[in-house]
Amino acid sequence: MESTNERAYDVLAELLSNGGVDVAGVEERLRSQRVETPSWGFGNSGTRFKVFPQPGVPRDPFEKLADAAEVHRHTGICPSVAIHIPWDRVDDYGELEQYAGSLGLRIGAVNPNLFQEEDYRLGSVCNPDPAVRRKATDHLIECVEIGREVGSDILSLWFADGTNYAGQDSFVERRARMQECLAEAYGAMPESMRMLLEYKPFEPAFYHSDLSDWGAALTMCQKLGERAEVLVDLGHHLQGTNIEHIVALLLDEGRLGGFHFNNRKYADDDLIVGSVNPFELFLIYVELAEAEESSRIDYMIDQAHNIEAKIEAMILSVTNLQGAYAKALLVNRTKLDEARRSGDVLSAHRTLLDAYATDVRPLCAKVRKDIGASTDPVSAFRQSGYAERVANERAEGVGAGWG
Ligand code: RM4
Ligand code: MN
Ligand code: MN
Repeated sequence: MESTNERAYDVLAELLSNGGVDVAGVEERLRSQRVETPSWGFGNSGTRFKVFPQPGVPRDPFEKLADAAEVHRHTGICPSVAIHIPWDRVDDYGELEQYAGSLGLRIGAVNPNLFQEEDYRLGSVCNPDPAVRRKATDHLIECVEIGREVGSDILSLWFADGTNYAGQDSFVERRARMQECLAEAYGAMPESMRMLLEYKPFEPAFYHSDLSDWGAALTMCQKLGERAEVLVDLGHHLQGTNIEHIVALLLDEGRLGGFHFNNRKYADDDLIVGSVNPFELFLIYVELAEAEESSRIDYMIDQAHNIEAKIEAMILSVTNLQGAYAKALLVNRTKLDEARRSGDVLSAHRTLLDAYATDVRPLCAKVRKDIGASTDPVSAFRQSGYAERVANERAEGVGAGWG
């Protein structure tokens, strides 16, 4: 099997080199790709109809980190883990950080939770009641402090704020309230920290969301300051939205801060990355591959697995991201530029299709092998016996979940 892979790699590398691709350069960039996994993606999650608990699900934030370490072990590119507060609240954050370190991980983005308390019925930072806004702002500042303690430099914000009926509240006043609260949280951040603002058009609010789209998020960031940037969650768009165009616009404005990768067919489905629309993912990476060297972008996964095995689903998402990035790096930019300039519509389009149609699996397997990860990560994880082991070890107690 190993030698088949190596032969496939040799053939591919030769074909690519003959086509003018700097294979060593592509491999170098693939080796430096980084993807952050979400702690909450390892816990039990489901829909509002049913959560199907899985055996071996982590019972606390430490066990979530242990699972994330497996994803990193087999993929080699996932050294950081995002946390969600209060889901990942612990008495001693130093201990959590140290434990992460002992697993070869670090804590990534800190995500406050402003959507699961009674007080937030009418919103958090946009709530008409100043006392609720105070509480929400205090939580944001608490998360800045947690970020300091765990050595994180990202405060990643998503707000469920919005209204359910026309006339319910003033759009403009709500926006001003949000700005005031966020400005205070921004002011509390150390110089090294960035604030990422995530937009979403609907759910849980069904008439309007206060940060509904990239324009609402971008203009808020511009008011706050340079260290406020937009986060694009792939599931947070209306059907038909051209996400790669949004990515290009935000890159051009220097305000693309990060991603929450997942895939969806209908709404905010939070499915495995690349499972529904791999071409869209590739097109997003085509934009990123061109610009990313000049800007800091944080690539994170945001998934909630309902019926699929969680660690495997996370590993598959990561390998799908590697594949999409690899294909984007194969786009012949010279040919593309020429076709664009001469108005050759089909050549331009086919240049993308050529890269997309390349089977990059042998290349990705080789890169993973080079960095000491697994050539076939999902199979290697299955063979490792980790899932069976933790199912036994964690038989007692309650699996972590939302809330
Ligand atoms: C939201 C959003 C946030 C995530 C929560 C759990 O829809 O995507 O990023 O933290 O879900
Ligand atoms: Mn998200
Ligand atoms: Mn979401």
